[in-house]
Amino acid sequence: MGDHLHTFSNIFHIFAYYEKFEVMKLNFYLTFVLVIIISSETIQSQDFTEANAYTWRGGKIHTDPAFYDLDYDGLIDILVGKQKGKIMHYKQQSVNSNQFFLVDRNFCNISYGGYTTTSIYDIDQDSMPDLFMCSAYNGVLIYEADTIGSLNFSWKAVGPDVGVFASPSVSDIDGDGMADLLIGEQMGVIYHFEQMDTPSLQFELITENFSNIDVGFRATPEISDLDNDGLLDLLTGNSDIGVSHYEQIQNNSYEFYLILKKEYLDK
Ligand SMILES: [Ca+2]
Ligand SMILES: [Ca+2]
Ligand SMILES: [Ca+2]
Ligand SMILES: [Ca+2]
Repeated sequence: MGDHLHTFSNIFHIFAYYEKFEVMKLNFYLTFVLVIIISSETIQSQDFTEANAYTWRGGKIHTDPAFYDLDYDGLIDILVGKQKGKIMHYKQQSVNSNQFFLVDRNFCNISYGGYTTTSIYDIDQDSMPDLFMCSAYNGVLIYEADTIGSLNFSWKAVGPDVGVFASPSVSDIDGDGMADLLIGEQMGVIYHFEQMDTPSLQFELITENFSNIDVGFRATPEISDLDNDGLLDLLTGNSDIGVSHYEQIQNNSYEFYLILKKEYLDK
């Protein structure tokens, strides 16, 4: 399982592994924060039929959960930044379950400004997951697991800074082996950086307006291939309740087109 999850960059690796279990992040401003979506009977569906909302005491504002099996025990871990900057750690109840329980309100004693946002990806491919964080007032910080399977993370590097209320998402969009770092920002657009070399933690700016996406205010992108058609899907929340869905125009392309806007939670 570790190897399998390892190949996926962010929250949507859950789709790929658990088939009917689909998760998306949202970026509400005042209300609940994380919605877990269960698809229809169709495996790898892009149609969502059920939403389970999770509310937590504290940290309900501008949350940006990241999903990964950090300790390779076969159970998904969720890291959720809090309003005051600390990170909560949740663990999946059992394999295939959409229930998670709180493990720690102060993951690795990390505290990063406020409104911490997260993404997890093994950028140097050493099987120790790398945790990318932004906050309301700070750019990217990169932490990494101390050893394979460890839940202790330590600071590694400073990444790009695109301004306030940034939200990172790391994946390899063009399949060239170098990580692509998308950072949604305050005014609703998405910055795109790419790793300069492997296993470097240095990034170069590709564009300040990834695929001309603009969701109005506070973009929170996540990328994975939801329907397993070989084309990556990009979901992004905004400061409102909606989620916009884009899909890659062709394999390995940096261009995405809009499929659906604000429909997932309109039901
Ligand atoms: Ca785990
Ligand atoms: Ca690593
Ligand atoms: Ca790449
Ligand atoms: Ca797709």
